[in-house]
Amino acid sequence: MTALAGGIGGARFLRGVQAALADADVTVVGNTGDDIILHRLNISPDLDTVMYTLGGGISAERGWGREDETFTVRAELAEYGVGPAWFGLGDRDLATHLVRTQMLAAGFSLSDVTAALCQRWRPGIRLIPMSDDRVETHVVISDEAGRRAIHFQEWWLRLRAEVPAEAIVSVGAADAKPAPGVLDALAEADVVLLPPSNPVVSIGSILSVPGIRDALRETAAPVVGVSPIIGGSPVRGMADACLRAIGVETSAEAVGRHYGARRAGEGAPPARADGLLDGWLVDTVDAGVTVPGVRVTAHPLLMSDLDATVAIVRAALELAGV
Ligand code: FO1
Repeated sequence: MTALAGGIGGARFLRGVQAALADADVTVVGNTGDDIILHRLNISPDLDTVMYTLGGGISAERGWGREDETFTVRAELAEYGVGPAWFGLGDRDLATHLVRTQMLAAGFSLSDVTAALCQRWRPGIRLIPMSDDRVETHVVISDEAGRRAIHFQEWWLRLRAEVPAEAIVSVGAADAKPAPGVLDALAEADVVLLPPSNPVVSIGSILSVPGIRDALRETAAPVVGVSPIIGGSPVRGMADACLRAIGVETSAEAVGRHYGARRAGEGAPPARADGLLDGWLVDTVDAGVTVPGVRVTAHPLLMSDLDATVAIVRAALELAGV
C-alpha cells in the first residue's frame, strides 16, 4: 500500500493502517511543505509527526512533538529575546533537528536523513519525503504591515489561520523532483490511500511536486480518499481556513469533488476525468453526498481510538475492493 500523508490527522490514520495491515508493505509519502528553518535548524514537522506517531514517541496530548517533552531551550532563547515564541521547539525534538541539519550539511539527502532517523524509531512503514528538494508552503496575507507572504507555520501557529490566506503557495515546488521511490511506490502499489490530511497544505503540497499527481492518476491501483471534513467542519486543525483560500467549500462533498474523479464515470454530466479518486469515504453524517465518477461510501470517520481508526482503514480498503 502507498499513502500520501501530512501531519497529525494523517499520522493518526496511519496508526490504523499499521495495526490493520501489520504484515503489509506500506510506503508513506510524507509532506515536506511544512518544513521550516529555525535557528539554522532544518525542521520537518510532518515527517517527524508520522515518524514519532508510528514509532511510539509522539506526544499523545499534542499530536505533535515528543512525549515527556520539555521546552527549556525555547525558554532560554526567549530570555535572550530570541524567538519565535510561537513555535514549540522541544528539547527532545531538538536532537532530531540537530541530526537532520548536520546530515543535510554533510551532503546527505532528506530521504537518507529520514531513513537514518527511522532506524531509531522503526515506524514499521517506509517513510519517504515527497521530494529531496526544498519546498516550503508560504501564505499570502494582508495586514497593517501590508500584503506579504509569510511561512505557513507562522500563519498556522502565530496567526492561528485567523488572517485570511489570499493565496497558499508551494515555494520551490515547480523545480522540485519526487524523491527516489515516490513514483514507483505509486505505480507499483496494490492500493493508494489519501488519509484525512489537510487537502490543501498536506495532500495538495505533495501533489504540487511535478510528476506525483500524474503518477497517482496513472497507477493501476485503486485510489481511495478519506474525508477530513465531517458534517461541514474539519475534524481537527484549520482545514476550513485553507479550503477557503482555494475557494472550496468546507464539506465532504466539496473536497471529494475538489480531488475529482480519476476516470470518467457514467454519471451525468460525464465526470471530469482529470481527478485523483476512484473512491471517497465520508462520515455517516455525510452519507448520500455524490462525487461524479467516484464511488462514495459512508462510515463513522472519527478516529476516537485505535479500534475506530482500524475500522476506518478497513472501510477504505473495502471501498478500494482490496
Ligand atoms: N503545532 C502547534 O499547534 N503548535 C506548535 O507549537 C507546534 C510545534 C511543532 C514543532 C515540531 C513539529 O514537528 C510540529 C509542531 N507542530 C506544532 C505541528 C506543526 O505545526 C504542523 O506542521 C501542523 O500541525 C500542520 O501539520
